[in-house]
Amino acid sequence: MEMQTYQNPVISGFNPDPSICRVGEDFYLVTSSFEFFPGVPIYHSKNLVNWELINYCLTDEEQLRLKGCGPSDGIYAPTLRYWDGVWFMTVTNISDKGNFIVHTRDIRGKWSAPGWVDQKGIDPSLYFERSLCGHGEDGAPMYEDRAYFCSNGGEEGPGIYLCQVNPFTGERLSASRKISAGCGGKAPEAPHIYRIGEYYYLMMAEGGTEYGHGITMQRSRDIYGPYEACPYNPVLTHRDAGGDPIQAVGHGDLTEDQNGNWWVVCLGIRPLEGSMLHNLGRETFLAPVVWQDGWPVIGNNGRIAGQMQGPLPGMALPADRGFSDDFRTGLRLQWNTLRNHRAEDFQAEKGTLLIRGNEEDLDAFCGSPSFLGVRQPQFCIRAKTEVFVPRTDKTKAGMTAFYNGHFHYEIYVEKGEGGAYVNVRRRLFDLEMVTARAAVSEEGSLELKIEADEDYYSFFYRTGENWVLLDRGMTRGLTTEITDTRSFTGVFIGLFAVEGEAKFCGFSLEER
Ligand code: 6LW
Repeated sequence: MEMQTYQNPVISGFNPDPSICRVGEDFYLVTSSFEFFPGVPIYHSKNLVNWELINYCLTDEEQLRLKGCGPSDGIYAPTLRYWDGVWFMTVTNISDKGNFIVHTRDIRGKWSAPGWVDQKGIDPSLYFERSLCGHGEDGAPMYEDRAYFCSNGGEEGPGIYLCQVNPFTGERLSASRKISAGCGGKAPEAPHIYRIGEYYYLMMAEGGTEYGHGITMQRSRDIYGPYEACPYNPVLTHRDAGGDPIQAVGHGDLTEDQNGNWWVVCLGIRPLEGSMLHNLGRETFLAPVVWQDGWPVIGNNGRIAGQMQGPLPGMALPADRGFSDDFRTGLRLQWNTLRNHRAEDFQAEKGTLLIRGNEEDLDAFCGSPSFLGVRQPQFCIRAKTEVFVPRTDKTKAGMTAFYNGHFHYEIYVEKGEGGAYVNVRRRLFDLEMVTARAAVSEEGSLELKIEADEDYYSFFYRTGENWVLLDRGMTRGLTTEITDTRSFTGVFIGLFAVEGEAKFCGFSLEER
């Protein structure tokens, strides 16, 4: 394939900890989902640049118990692998029993129940191997398949631990052994093992998932080690690239395409200009990899750029980051709810979406308010919907820019004393207030719009010809660094209802 230019991130908006797997000429990629439902989105691509959401690995409560989990708890980093006709995905639910594996023969269909793995730590990964184990009576070679499981926790302190498992049940088949302590950075995590040539390669992330993040590489001729470190670790980092518009790159996974070219997908962030704050979450980036003296050189000598070149396996198209749903044929795959919410509370048919609200509002920190959201994919977007004035008093029906229960902005309509109102409300830390309000007719519907850029979320409504800007809130209020010291997600643009029914007509989100 000839060299092509492509844009990073390849999957924009909150999509961290990517893991990639190729089967033939098809690439599949999964990312972390935390408290959002369904869990572990699966994307498909032919060219590594344009990715389509095709399914989720975790689609029911048995696979994904999130009740009462905190924001950024729940589902951490997944790994996707394919072996002998079966797909395997291993991941941690830190709010349930830890590490587990699910499998399926149809990546677009339903996945199995979890097989829990008795090994500590997070960021589990699988490595499969077929080896000669003897010869039959007729002299024919006999092979044995082995599945190895690694994660970053065990009895002997921080590092990477390995055992054998039954990948269908999760049963551990050997003792967990520490195989690496990392290469000196804090928080060795995100281990993936590959067999390339004569070596087992152990790729991991070190430095923590913030601005010190990076990828390191080790190799050994024995899967249990000892592993030697690449002489120029970290093989990818921006920790010394202050001012670069892409930061915190790390947590990657390698793949070889059908033409023998190598690639890494990893996470990175795009801070708001001139700041060390980011609102879009950790996103998925792609970089070409070449091998030099048996070690990988990632991207531009260990750096990633917004515009890169590589021998892509298919023709890349310009990214289409828009999204719309006319609610005519059920809900589109992109919508997520919070934790374990009743699916019956969201009904899309004949062009309207009905959301049944409960007593929890969006401030519920570990709760399940009636919220349906899509990831904000770019800084500058415009999202619109039409909402009907609720029939019942106290019911709120609206649209939100939502990070978590303690950090969000809302524009909603409610019927109260003396009429119906459209309100803008903010919740930032423990500050909550309605910051603007306008009276609207008690009958019929109105349109709501959120416009976002790197400075503000602006909230508009329209009952006739012209949009009215009701209020705005700073983008900086919904950034990972502001929300918490341990938060891993990004902003969603959502629709919601509180106490009673809310009816919406159409939703669209476009770049502007
Ligand atoms: C994930 C860890 C990390 O488990 O962040 O970027 C944690 N790295 O590897 C949550 O996504």
